[in-house]
Amino acid sequence: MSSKSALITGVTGQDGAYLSRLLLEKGYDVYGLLARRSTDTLWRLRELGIAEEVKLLDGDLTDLSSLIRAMEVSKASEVYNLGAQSFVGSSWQQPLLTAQVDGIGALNVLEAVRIVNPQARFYQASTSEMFGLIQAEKQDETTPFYPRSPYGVAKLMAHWSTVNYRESFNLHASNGILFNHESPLRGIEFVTRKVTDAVVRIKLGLQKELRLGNIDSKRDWGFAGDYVEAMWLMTQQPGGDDYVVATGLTTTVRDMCRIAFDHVGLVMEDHLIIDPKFFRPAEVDVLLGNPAKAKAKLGWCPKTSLEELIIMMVDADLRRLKG
Ligand code: NAP
Ligand code: F7E
Repeated sequence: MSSKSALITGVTGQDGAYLSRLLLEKGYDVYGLLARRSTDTLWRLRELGIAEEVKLLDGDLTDLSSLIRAMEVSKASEVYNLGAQSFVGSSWQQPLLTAQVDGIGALNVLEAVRIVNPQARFYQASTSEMFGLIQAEKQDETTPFYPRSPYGVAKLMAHWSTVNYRESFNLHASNGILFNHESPLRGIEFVTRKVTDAVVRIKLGLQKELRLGNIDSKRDWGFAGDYVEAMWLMTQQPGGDDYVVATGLTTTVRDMCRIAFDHVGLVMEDHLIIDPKFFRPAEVDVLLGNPAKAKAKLGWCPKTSLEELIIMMVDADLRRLKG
């Protein structure tokens, strides 16, 4: 019999899959909130071989009653709110949906925790996107926020709601301010996976070009498998708190892309086309995190370099497409 039970919203997403695997390895009963879709969303859990082990509960972040039910059924002592409309680019097309799911949705989860089990430990998937137009060269927990997208604005509401519930109701509630993290399970709409998938298709003769938007923007990219460990470490602390999780290195989209092309022996300039269609109404030009607090208090360190990460993703896409 497992001693602990965890509830994960966003269980079918990249981080939900890796976190489920980590918690299962630690002996947890893992419950996941499953938003009903017309398409199959379980491929990530299947790819990790854990689709049968995660207990799925129907629900949606915009439906408080489904979250209360999920808290009651799972008897969760740890709740990880990873569910979101997480694609920044879409948030200008669907600002209200993004606000409902990412902002109000997080508040709904906090309410379900407060109502059903205020002793449960709560993790909120905060984001470096809240730093937006950066107010310090290296961003840490004290850096003021300046979001640049409807996504960033909605996440800011969730972030401050988490702080507010910690201070108002004494909930064990933490914000993980995670910088970009990627993996072979990354959605195809995000730039790293768009690149690794396209590079493999070009190599295999399935496509000729790769169209990208702003390749001068810089991101602090890490591996999702490393970052879910930081989430768990936060819920194991004596009290809730906020932590930046990052590598402390930043790289342009252009240089990230070159790693992928180089790995398969192709010349990037022969295939890369800049397409203004992918420019954003407002851009986050550079992100660079300072994870010193996570290192000192959680003992957390990133283990995977950007080069290792991109090569891992290219190799996974090669296996998929050859298969
Ligand atoms: P992801 O792959 O896009 O996964 C998002 C998850 O949210 C999916 O399981 C999705 O379900 C679910 N979801 C969407 N709308 C929902 C709704 N209305 N009700 C319930 N579930 C809903 O995102 P990720 O990369 O794993 O990121 C996890 C979390 O961390 C997100 O909150 C994201 O905003 C945040 N974050 C991510 C990064 C990063 O670089 N990856 C960095 C900082 C913060 P379906 O599969 O059914 O669509
Ligand atoms: O864009 C540029 C784009 O969509 C990265 C989410 O997980 O991390 C992620 O948000 C950069 C941007 O990630 C294309 O303009 C150029 O400057 O991979 P992305 P993101 O917007 O940083 C944060 C921390 C989150 O919280 C989010 O949930 O790449 N870029 N050309 C492009 N981006 C995309 N997607 N597609 C392009 O063609």
